[in-house]
Amino acid sequence: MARALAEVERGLQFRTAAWIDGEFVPALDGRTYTSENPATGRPLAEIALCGAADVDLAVTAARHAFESGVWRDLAPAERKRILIRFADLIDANNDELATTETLDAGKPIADVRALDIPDTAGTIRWHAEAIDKLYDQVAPTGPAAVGMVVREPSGVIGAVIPWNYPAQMAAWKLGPALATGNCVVIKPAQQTALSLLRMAELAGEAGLPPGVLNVVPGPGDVVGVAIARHPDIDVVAFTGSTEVGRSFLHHSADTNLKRVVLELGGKSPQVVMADAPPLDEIAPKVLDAIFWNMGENCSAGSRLIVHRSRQAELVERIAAAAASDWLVGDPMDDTTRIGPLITRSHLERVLGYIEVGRAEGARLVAGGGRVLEGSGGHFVAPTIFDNATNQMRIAREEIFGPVLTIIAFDTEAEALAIANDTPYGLAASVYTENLRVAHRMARALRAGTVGINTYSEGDLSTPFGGYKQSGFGGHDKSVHAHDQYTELKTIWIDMTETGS
Ligand code: TAP
Repeated sequence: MARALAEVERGLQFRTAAWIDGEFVPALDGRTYTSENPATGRPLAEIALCGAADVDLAVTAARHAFESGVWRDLAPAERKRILIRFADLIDANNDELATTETLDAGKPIADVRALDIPDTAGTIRWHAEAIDKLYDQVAPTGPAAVGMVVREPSGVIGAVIPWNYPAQMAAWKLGPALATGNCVVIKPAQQTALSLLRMAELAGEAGLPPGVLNVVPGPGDVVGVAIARHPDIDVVAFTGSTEVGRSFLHHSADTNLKRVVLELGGKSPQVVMADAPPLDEIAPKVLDAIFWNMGENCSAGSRLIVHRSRQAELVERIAAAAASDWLVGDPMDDTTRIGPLITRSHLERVLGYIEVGRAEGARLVAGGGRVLEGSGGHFVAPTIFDNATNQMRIAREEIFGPVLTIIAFDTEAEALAIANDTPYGLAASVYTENLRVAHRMARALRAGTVGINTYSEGDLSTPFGGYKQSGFGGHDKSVHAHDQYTELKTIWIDMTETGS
């Protein structure tokens, strides 16, 4: 397998221009930027550095495609056929897309091949499959009128996405937005534009008409802002930090009141009750929740809130497993579970939080620093702090790296209070063998997704979104994701006959 992927890597030809109106085009002013491989710190590709004028061009193409009806007026079954072909092409190009994603984002190749790329295709396919099975409504009016309640595509969707799951985050937006008949202008994170640019080409090959999907790479404070403020974009869907998400609401208010949907950060609790299942069962799940994807995960279970009676044994187990099971290494190596962090500056941010944890007096029980420095990559050892309090910065702020903070509790009420004492509310998990406690906690936790005896984001059939400052205005995944890309229209037909 390693040899086969090395061959794929040698043959890679990155798509580096913007994808607008069905073709690759350079930035209007011809500028480019260099993206780097986070595992080596070396340059990987020269990518079009787009600006506001490129966004204008993309929005014009999307608007034209939308108004022409070339996509929205297709029968849902026909849109389905094209999108399923798109999904099939993603699957067929798994090795190429996975290798690209790993080189670009530093994600472990085994995870990307087995999960990220299949889930990307699966997301497009799921929404495509749904779209010719959803009915509109007829209101209970009585014979004097027919009241139809229909959903129509919103128009031109702007999307701005982060670097941690580049292909998957794109699919979470594109799946429901395209299936419901919209046209899209999407900005990938600068660090990770390559997989989406290739996917756009595959969408064209699948038969998506020109202008229906447009990809505009470039900096957030230029291209992202231009999308956020564009008067001809109807909805903007953003995934990223709470701080930047907040600015989208200001931009909308200041311009055309476009609908804003935000999927934001988190500081998600994992609560281990006194009557939790055996610790050898739950320890691997606890570590998956925080170390998966280097902890660069919005729903990472970054606070472990554990009953004092189970604390010592659980800490001992996970500290040992962090070192033995979570191998840090070259992400192109099949056995690697933790690759590099995305950039040098993000590495420094995460290392800064590790220093903060030490200074705040939490007890370091695993990791605690940079590793594999000679590679030039941005590697951090999986790190665990015990004996923290929920007031410490390492318990309150999103670190977005492989750093777990452990807080002990004595009563269920205390556990719940600590878990909910955060400005975020994206995910939570509870470990208990008591059904009543499980139900009670699941209801009382202020989070968009609660896993019981597991860490989970559900599957494509379940909505994903945040309470409090983890989200705003909608959800990704499931048929609920269709709502944010469609308008609800009432058509009222008078059935009374006059003069007969
Ligand atoms: P951000 O810095 O917020 O960046 C996300 C996207 O916004 C990037 O494409 C970025 O562009 C763009 N952007 C940056 N500044 C902008 C501005 N002033 N105006 C408009 N767009 C701007 O987040 P990140 O560091 O990439 O990603 C990590 C964050 O995303 C974490 O907080 C994480 O929790 C969150 N996240 C949430 C979810 C869900 S589903 N809730 C999923 C994944 C990640 P450039 O970076 O290219 O400049």
